[in-house]
Amino acid sequence: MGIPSMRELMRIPVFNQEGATGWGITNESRRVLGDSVKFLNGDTHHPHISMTDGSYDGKYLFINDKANTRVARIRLDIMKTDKITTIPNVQAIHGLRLQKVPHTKYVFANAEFPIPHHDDDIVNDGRGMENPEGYYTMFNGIDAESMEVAWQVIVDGNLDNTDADYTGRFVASTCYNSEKGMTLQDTMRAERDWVVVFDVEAIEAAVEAGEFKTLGDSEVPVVDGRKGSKLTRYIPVPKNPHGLNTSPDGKYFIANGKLSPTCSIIAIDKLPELFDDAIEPRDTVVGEPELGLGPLHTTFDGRGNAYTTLFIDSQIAKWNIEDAISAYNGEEVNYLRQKLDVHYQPGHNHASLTETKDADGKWLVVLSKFSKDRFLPVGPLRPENDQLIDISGEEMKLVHDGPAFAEPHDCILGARRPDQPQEGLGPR
Ligand code: RUQ
Ligand code: CA
Repeated sequence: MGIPSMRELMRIPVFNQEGATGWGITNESRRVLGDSVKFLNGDTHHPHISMTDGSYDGKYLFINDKANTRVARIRLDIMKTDKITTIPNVQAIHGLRLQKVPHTKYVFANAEFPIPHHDDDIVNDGRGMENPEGYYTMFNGIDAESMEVAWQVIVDGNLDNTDADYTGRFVASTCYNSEKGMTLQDTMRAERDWVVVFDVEAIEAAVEAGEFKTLGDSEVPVVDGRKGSKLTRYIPVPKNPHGLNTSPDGKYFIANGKLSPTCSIIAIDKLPELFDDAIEPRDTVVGEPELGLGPLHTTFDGRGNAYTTLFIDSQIAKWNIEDAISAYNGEEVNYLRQKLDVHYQPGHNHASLTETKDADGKWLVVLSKFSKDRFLPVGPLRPENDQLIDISGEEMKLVHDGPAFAEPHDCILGARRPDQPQEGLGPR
């Protein structure tokens, strides 16, 4: 889509069959789909553009398929899917982000659901189902060039969303099911769940040193990152965190509360000390601003402000990160800058270039999961609503409503010519 026109320019079929271009029907596209051609659908959530030195390099876009546990790559020079990989030993690839620095060597992908492992080896073959204690899930590192799975890391709890830092060493994921509950209620019992931080260098060293096993038919090295492992640290945060977003200055991981009205600000420069066991996990949390009901995802303007979707309140909360940290330290300062109504029930939001060090604070797109009164009635299924917000000034301004077919989950805003100096978006 074009920004700010919000016009659709092209559709790129990935996991589904598409009659218009023959995707999934022609021999060429069936070769790309490979073994997974047997699936006729997908459930895409998270598109992300490859990076070099923390800036989009415009080479690839990667996207997950939660329904059938796959990751796909789209070549951005021709806007076509060129590789699809099924991730073994796990179920439901959800959170997906890319290594930012020094370049996108890895695609990081969370498998959401703990699944049964019989004798800690056989995966999900029907045995061991009566013992949820034996279930686990894994964090996956995929080689961005070969699209082979490089390694998998067993974790405690489950994995929801994820993001990487600007040193290349750390990746953080939210866990909402530290309870390992097998019903919805059971996943909401604990007051706190956690953010798990992965040390990518330590994982690579463990694989190199042969400290891994393999599962079933798969040859992918599997390392153990459960509590007590040197590969991970677990940071307690309030109830059922969801989105995980790295600030473009590289300083913070922000975990979005979902069932808590807060976001937790984790200082990335404290993580080396945490891995050295010099400080406690909660010592890395430097702020926990109260924002409103149902914080899901946060995006940034590169001027120190964060923009968080509030699913229940149907608002975007704009807040200042350093002020939220001062308030957490006991100073009387109002970190909230503005709340803007959106229409309605926003999930993801995304500001221009926000996942890179070039965040330019120009545009914000918010993906609203309901539209109700915004468009003509069209039967029981209403369009959803991609809204465009101008964030270039002090005040957020809603400038466009865009009806969209179900379910546009997430988006990413890049420059049209990322190979040229980044001047943000717009015609050049
Ligand atoms: S995460 S539910 Cu994008 Cu809010 Cu998939
Ligand atoms: Ca929970």
